[in-house]
Amino acid sequence: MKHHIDELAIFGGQPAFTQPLHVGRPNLGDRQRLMSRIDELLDRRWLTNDGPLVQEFERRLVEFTGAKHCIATCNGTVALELAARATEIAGAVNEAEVIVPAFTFVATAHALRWLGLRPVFCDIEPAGHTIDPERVEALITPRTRAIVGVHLWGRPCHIDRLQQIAERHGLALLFDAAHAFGCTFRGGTIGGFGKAEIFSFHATKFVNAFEGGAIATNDDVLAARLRLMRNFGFAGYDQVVSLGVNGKMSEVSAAMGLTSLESCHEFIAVNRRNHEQYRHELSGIAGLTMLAYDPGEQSNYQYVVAEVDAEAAGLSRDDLVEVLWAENVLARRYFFPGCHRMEPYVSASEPPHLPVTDRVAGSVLLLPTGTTIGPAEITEICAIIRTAVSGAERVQQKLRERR
Ligand code: T4K
Repeated sequence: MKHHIDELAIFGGQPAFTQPLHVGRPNLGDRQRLMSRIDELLDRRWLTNDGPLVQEFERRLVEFTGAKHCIATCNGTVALELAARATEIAGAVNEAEVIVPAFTFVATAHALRWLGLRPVFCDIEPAGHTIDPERVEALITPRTRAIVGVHLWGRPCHIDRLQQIAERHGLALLFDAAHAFGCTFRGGTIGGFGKAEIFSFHATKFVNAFEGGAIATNDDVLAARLRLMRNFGFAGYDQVVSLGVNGKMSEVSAAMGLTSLESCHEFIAVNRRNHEQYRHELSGIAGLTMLAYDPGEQSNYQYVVAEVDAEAAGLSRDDLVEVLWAENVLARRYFFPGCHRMEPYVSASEPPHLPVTDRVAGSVLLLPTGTTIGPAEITEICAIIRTAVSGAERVQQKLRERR
């Protein structure tokens, strides 16, 4: 274990790990079960287009979330596009505005922009990194049609307060729940809030379908519309009744999704154990704070999120990322620099003043978790961070020489 600063790889020590440790390394469920499902689907020669595995996956999602309908899709981004399109957010307004947090994966903003909507970026609240309801109302204009809240890091955003604002102003309310599968808000399972909530089952999510997504809704009419839109608007052979795209999930993705879902509780238990170990072993390091979880709610703990206060730690978040990458720990700085500073948004207008987003985007450090990482590796990662911070001045000097 690296307890002395000279052992760090940036000073010429051997990297702590011979193979890279990734944030987002996929969890695999029961491999035999997956293989037999794939064998069966090959035998059936039914590979996509609302096949039996997709239908079974959707039934399991309904059971799991308690939402009335779950419509499986090819990924989370298309799920959000479909949900935004099917709720007719734009209405008759050209360049209709949708209020979204800037601190999210760029897919949230892109999905809206792709439909010709204009994302209006809102700041976040510092404790949970989700959209700050206090700041939403000031952004509402006559062109505003919707709010998209994002549940980040396995913690829901302020659903109830957003709901009140949406109702007061007659706006649609959608949730990007790509990070919140298996989580609760005030005891209610994510999937049942707003007009619709969207999930991602991308390989990097704790429950994955290789690529995949789903839209959860309690609205029968919306669900029927979504099913049509997901399949080019087909209501039957030769019968196209609406505009649509190819948003379908394939059978092989559903095979993975079902297998992954069967291990869901085990994955959550591992994530939770990892999270607690990180919290314990990183405690007391100057300038480092772990994102807290509400013990009264269920979380999937799928991300281990720390914030680095550069002044107190003597090292910035980016310094620590560099130290860790040299050790083969591929820590990430999601969602730097924030959507408002990415294209095409940054060129379209002067980036809005979002001080909390800017601070959090500059200080958030994500560490590897999931089933591919064990207690010994976490202890090593924490030791590297502790050693680097305790020798911050020398580390900084070394990093300056390397750059
Ligand atoms: N909304 C939110 C809030 C989201 O976070 C996302 C997706 C979406 C919407 C859209 O949902 P999808 O349309 O993607 O279903 C990754 C994922 O690609 C993305 O799905 C996810 N959020 C985002 C948070 O993370 P990148 O750009 O970080 O991917 P990449 O290629 O750098 O991979 C991440 C790490 O995982 C790397 O260290 C490598 C490792 N990895 C990745 C894959 C794919 C593996 O070890 N094995 C793999 O198979 O976006």
